Amino acid sequence: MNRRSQLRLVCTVLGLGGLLAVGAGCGGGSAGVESELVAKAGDTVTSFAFAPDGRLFLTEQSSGRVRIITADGEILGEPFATIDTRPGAEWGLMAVTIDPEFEENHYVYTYGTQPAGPEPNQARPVLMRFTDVNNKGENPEKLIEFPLANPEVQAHVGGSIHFGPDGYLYISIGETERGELAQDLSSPFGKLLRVTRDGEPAPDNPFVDREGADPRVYAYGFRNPFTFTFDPESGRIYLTDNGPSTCDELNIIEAGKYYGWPDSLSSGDKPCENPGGVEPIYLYAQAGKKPEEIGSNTAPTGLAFVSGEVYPGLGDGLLVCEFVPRLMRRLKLEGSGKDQVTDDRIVIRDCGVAVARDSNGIIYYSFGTEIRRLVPK
Ligand SMILES: [Ca+2]
Repeated sequence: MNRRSQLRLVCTVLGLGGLLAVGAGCGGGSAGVESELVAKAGDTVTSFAFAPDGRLFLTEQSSGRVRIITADGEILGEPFATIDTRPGAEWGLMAVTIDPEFEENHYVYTYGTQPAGPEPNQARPVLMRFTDVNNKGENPEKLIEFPLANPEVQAHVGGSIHFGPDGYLYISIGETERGELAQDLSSPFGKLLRVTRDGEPAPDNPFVDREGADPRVYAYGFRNPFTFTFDPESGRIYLTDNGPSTCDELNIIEAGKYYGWPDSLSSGDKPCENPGGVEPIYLYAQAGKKPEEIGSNTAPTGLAFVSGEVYPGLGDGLLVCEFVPRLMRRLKLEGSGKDQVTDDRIVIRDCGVAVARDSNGIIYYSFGTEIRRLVPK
């Protein structure tokens, strides 16, 4: 079946606090977009990054390949790089980003789990940097080799990598299902980190002067902060943190703040709360469920701001790709701090992991091996 004919543009009934009810045929108008297949990769696509010349770099989770789609929409057969990757349920090559001074230095960065021994459960997250030379990743450098991931479970390594408007590289990294590490400032796990383009701690990070603290830590108390993005207007960081089976969060990040995990664990019979920590601005939930209900989790894996000038049917907002229900939703943010979600609707029903926007504001997203984009109607 043609994927376009499968596309259903269904609005949702808003429920603040994540009380989302899917309203098939609810009559509130469509999102005003169509989904278009751009290219197919060879493996699950986990992230995107656009170079200033229009090329789209992407990562494949298990193969460890970094691929390029040219500005003309052709996916190159020869990978940009093939990284020695240790895949697993939530392991693999997870993220790629482009240096803000790419036109001068041609730097491309990746993040993912790599082998840390001969056994399949021996892995560590690694931040790498390549130099782009005619679509090839030359001069591979391991900028940061993180501690061993939890060998008991292939989970919660994150993550995303993006440069902020301040020119520093931010890395979201999970607690590898060792909740106590999220509050341990000496560990990089369960944190949002902030480093220079060479992988060194940003000199004005909040804990650089605290004895014993990892100076790369920018914010802490996260479980599985799989994705984040910067508001292109304010520069604020919007970051998801995925709960165990409840309480998937959208947070606004401030330097040095604690975000609640693992004390925010909900047993399913009480509201989602972060004792002593910053509360999220929104809680995601599956249709018809409260966010504190067991099984409500949607597992957000991608975030990108969308412009109403490009997509009038969507308006300005924050797009989220949800791994479990395979939905892309659009949150409308209001208030002086853009910290109130006043509308939440389904955009498309085939989002996999990643969502990103190009320099023209066009939204790209992944669905399994497919790279797709939203075409305004
Ligand atoms: Ca939290």
